[in-house]
Amino acid sequence: MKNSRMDYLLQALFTLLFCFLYGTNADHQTTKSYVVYMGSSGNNGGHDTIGAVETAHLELLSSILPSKDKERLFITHIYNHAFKGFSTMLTEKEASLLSGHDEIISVFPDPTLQLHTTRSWDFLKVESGMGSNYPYPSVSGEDVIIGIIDTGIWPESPSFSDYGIGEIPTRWKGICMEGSDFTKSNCNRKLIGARYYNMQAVGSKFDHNKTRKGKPSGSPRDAVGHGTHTASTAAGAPVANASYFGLGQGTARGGSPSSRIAAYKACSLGGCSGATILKAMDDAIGDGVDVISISIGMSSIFQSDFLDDPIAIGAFHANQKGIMVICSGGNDGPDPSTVVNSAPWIFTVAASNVDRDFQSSVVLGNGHIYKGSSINFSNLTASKKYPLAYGGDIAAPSTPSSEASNCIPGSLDTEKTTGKIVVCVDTNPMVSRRIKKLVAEVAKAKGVIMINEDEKGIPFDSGVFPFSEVGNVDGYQILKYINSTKNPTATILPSVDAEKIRPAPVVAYFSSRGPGELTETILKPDITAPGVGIVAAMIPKVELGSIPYGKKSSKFGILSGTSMACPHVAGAAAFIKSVHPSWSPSMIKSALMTTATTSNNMGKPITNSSDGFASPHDTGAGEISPLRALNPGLVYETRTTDYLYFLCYYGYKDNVIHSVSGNNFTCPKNSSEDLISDLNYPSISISKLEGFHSVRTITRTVTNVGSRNSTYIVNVDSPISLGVIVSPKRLMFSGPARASFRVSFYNKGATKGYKFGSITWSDGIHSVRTTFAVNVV
Ligand SMILES: *[C@@H]1O[C@H](CO)[C@@H](O)[C@H](O)[C@H]1NC(C)=O
Ligand SMILES: *[C@@H]1O[C@H](CO)[C@@H](O)[C@H](O)[C@H]1NC(C)=O
Ligand SMILES: *[C@@H]1O[C@H](CO)[C@@H](O)[C@H](O)[C@H]1NC(C)=O
Ligand SMILES: *[C@@H]1O[C@H](CO)[C@@H](O)[C@H](O)[C@H]1NC(C)=O
Ligand SMILES: *[C@@H]1O[C@H](CO)[C@@H](O)[C@H](O)[C@H]1NC(C)=O
Ligand SMILES: *[C@@H]1O[C@H](CO)[C@@H](O)[C@H](O)[C@H]1NC(C)=O
Ligand SMILES: *[C@@H]1O[C@H](CO)[C@@H](O)[C@H](O)[C@H]1NC(C)=O
Ligand SMILES: *[C@@H]1O[C@H](CO)[C@@H](O)[C@H](O)[C@H]1NC(C)=O
Ligand SMILES: CC(=O)N[C@H]1CO[C@H](CO)[C@@H](O)[C@@H]1O
Repeated sequence: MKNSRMDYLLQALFTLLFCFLYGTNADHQTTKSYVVYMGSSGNNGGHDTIGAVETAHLELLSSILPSKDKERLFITHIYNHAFKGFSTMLTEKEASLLSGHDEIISVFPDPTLQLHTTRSWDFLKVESGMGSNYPYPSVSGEDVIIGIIDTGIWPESPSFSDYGIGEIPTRWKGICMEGSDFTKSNCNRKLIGARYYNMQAVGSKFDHNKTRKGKPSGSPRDAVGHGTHTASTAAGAPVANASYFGLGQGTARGGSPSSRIAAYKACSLGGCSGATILKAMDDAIGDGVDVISISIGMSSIFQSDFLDDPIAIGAFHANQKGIMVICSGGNDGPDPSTVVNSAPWIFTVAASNVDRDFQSSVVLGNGHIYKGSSINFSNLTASKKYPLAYGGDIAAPSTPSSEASNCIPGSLDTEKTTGKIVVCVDTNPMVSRRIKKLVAEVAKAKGVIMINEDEKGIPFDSGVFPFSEVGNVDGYQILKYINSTKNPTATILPSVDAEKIRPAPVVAYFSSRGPGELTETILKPDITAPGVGIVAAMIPKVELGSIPYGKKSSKFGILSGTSMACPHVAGAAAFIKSVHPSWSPSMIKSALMTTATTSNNMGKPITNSSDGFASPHDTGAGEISPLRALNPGLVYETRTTDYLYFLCYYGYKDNVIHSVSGNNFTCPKNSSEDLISDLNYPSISISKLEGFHSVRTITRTVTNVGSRNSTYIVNVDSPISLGVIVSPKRLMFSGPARASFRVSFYNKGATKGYKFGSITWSDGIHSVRTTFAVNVV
C-alpha cells in the first residue's frame, strides 16, 4: 500500500530533477495552471452576470501580464456561486505578483488529486455486484440530492433506474450536459444532473484555444468506473440478485436508495485537477445539491494549507450554504498523520473491512488447505495438482534469489516456472501485486500464491489467473511444505464468498490515520465506514482474462478504498437528512459520530488489520450506525462562526477571514492554536497536555433533539493516568434547548503520547458518545 506514496515521492523527485536540468533558464517563463481564490461571493453569489465577472477577472489579469503576452489573457474556470475566483495559466512570477493583490486570498498551483481507490491498477480490472450492509427502513429520500464529484456516471446501470421515484424537486437548478455518447435522455428522475469539464489540465499539454472556446470536449459518461461505483453506493436504487459473476450476491442498493444523484465528472483515471474539482463544487452549490461526496484527495506527503486546498475551500463555502461535504481520508495508512481532507468543516471518512471476504483456497499436495483471499475465476479444481515452487528457487540466471522471491520483473526463469504454481513474498513493497501476478503469468506460471501479511485482507482481482493471498502464518507453513518434499504440488480454487467473518469491522490496512498533519487540535478521521471488497455498480468491461471464461461483462464491480467508504457516509447523511430535513450539516455529522459503534461483531473493541486495538486516530468516533443516528438525543452544532474562529486560531489574518466569510467577523486578540480544541466539535482533541498536574479545560454545548423533557447523566471512560472531570454531571432539558458543560483533563502521571477515551451522556434511551484524544507531552 506504500506504492501510492512512493509514486508521489518519485514523481516529485523527477519533477525537481526536471526543473533542475531544464528549468534554470525557462523557469520563470513556463506557465502552468493556477487557482486564484478570492473568498466569499457574499450576498452577491451568482447574481452578477458571468460576463461582468469574467471582465473583472480579465482586467485583473491583464494588469500583471506583460503586454506582449495578451494571447494568454484567458480564464479556464470562473468560480461564482458561493465563492469568488478563477483558474488560469500563469508563470511563477505572475502568480506571486497576483497573490499580493488586495482582493486575493491565495494563488496556488493547480494540484493533481488522486482517486482514493486502493490502487488504480487493481481498480482498472475489478468489477462486480453490490449489497449495502445496512437494513434501512423505508423512508423516502426523494427530496435529498447528492452531488458526486468523480469520474462521471454510467447512466444505463440498473442502479440509476428512476422506477417509482417522483418528480424532480422544483428547486433543482442543475443541468444534464450532452456530450459524446450522452444525451439528455440519459438523465432521469434518479440521475437528475450530469456535468463534465475539460480534462486536459491533468497530465497533458494545455490547449489554450480549446479551453477558451465554449463547450468542453467529452461527456459525463464514466470511462473508469469509480464514479459509477461511488454514486451507486451513496444512492443506487435497489437491484435484486446483483453479483460479480456470482461473488457478493445479494440486493444491491445505495445508502439512501431514493435520493437523487447529480454527477460531476471532474476526474479521469490519471487523477483530477484541483481547479476543476473546485469548479464542480461551485456548480454543485449553485445547482442546489444537499450533500456532496468526494472520494478524492491530495497526497498525504504534500499537504497544503486549508486555503491552498481546493477541496477545503469548496467545502467551506458549501457548508456556509448548508450543504454537507463528505470526503475520503485517503489510502496512505497505516502510518500516522496520513489522513487528508482534514478541515473541520469536512466529514472525513476512514475505511474498514466488512464481515464478508472473497476466499480462494490453496490446496497443497499433503492435503492441507489454506484459505487465502482473492477474487479469481480460476478454472482449476481440487482434484488436479500442479508443481509448486518458491520464487527464490526458480530465479533467472544471475538474478539474486531475493528478487525472484518477490517475483519482481525479469527475475523468474521461464523454463523453471512454466506450468508451476509460484509462491511470491512481499519483502519489496515497491512492486505491486498486479505486477507480480503479471511477472508470473509472463513466465508461464500456472498460478501465484502471494504471502503478504498487510494486504491479505484486501481482495485482489486477478481475473481468470489462479491467485490467492495468505498471511505470514499460513505462508510459513506453505514454505515449510515446499522444503519438506522433493515434489511439492498445489492447486488454487476459484473464489467463493465467505460471510459472517469475525471480527468485523476491522480497520483496513490502507486507511489513512490521524492525527491531522496540519493541526492536531481536531480529531481526524471523523468516522469509519465499509471500504473493502465493496460490491456496487460498474461500467461494463470486457477485457480478456479479467472475467470468467465464456461470461459476458458484469454490471457490478468489487472495489476497495476510502473512496468506497465515503459514499456510504454520504448515503447515510442523505438518509438522515430525508428524515430530518431541517438539520444542518453539523447536526447530521454529530448524529453519525456520537452514535457510531466502537465494538465489533464479537462484542470487543474494533481492531486493526494486525489484531491490535484500533485507536480514534484509526477510526475517529467509530463505525457508522445510520439507524441509531436517526435519533441521537443530543447533537453538537458547529456553526460557520466556529469555523471562522478555527481560521483565526489556526493563524490566518483578519483581512483574509473577512474575505473568506464575506462579513466583518474579527478574530479575538488571544487567538492561539490550542483554542481550536474548544470549538464545538463532536469529538475532542487536545494537542498538548503538559507534565504532571497540568490541566486543560474545554467547553462543549449540546442541543437537545430528543425527548422534550429529559435528563442526561455523564459517564467517562478514560485511562487511569488521565483525570477527566465533567461539570455539570447532569444536564436537564425541557424542550429543544441547549446546555453547556466543561471538561477538564488532568495529567495524573501519564506517560508521553496520545491517551484516548470518551464522555457519554445518557438519558436511559440515548447514548451520546464523544471521543477524546489527549496528547501528553
Ligand atoms: C489557436 O488559435 C489561433 C487563432 O484562432 C491559431 O492561430 C493558433 O494556431 C491556435 N493554436 C493552437 C495550439 O491550435
Ligand atoms: C440470480 O442470478 C443467478 C445468476 O447470476 C441466476 O442463476 C438466478 O436464477 C437468479 N435468481 C433470481 C431470483 O433471479
Ligand atoms: C482453463 O481454461 C483455459 C482457457 O479455456 C484452458 O486453456 C485451460 O486448459 C483450462 N484449465 C483447466 C485446468 O481446465
Ligand atoms: C526452507 O529451506 C531454506 C534453505 O534450505 C531455508 O533458508 C528456509 O528457511 C526454509 N524455510 C522454511 C519455512 O522452513
Ligand atoms: C495495530 O495496533 C497496534 C496497537 O494497538 C499497533 O502496535 C500496530 O502497529 C497496529 N497495526 C497496524 C497495521 O495499524
Ligand atoms: C458588522 O456586522 C454586524 C452584524 O453583522 C453589524 O451589526 C455591524 O454594523 C457591522 N459593522 C461594520 C463596521 O460593518
Ligand atoms: C480570549 O479573549 C476573550 C475576550 O476577548 C475572552 O472572553 C476569552 O475567555 C479569552 N480566552 C482565553 C482562553 O483566554
Ligand atoms: C415537561 O415539563 C414541563 C415542566 O417542567 C411540563 O409542564 C410539561 O408537561 C412536560 N412535558 C412533557 C411532554 O412531559
Ligand atoms: C466468481 C466465480 O468464479 N466464482 C466461482 C468460485 O468457485 C465456486 C466453486 O468453486 C463456483 O461455484 C463459483 O462460480
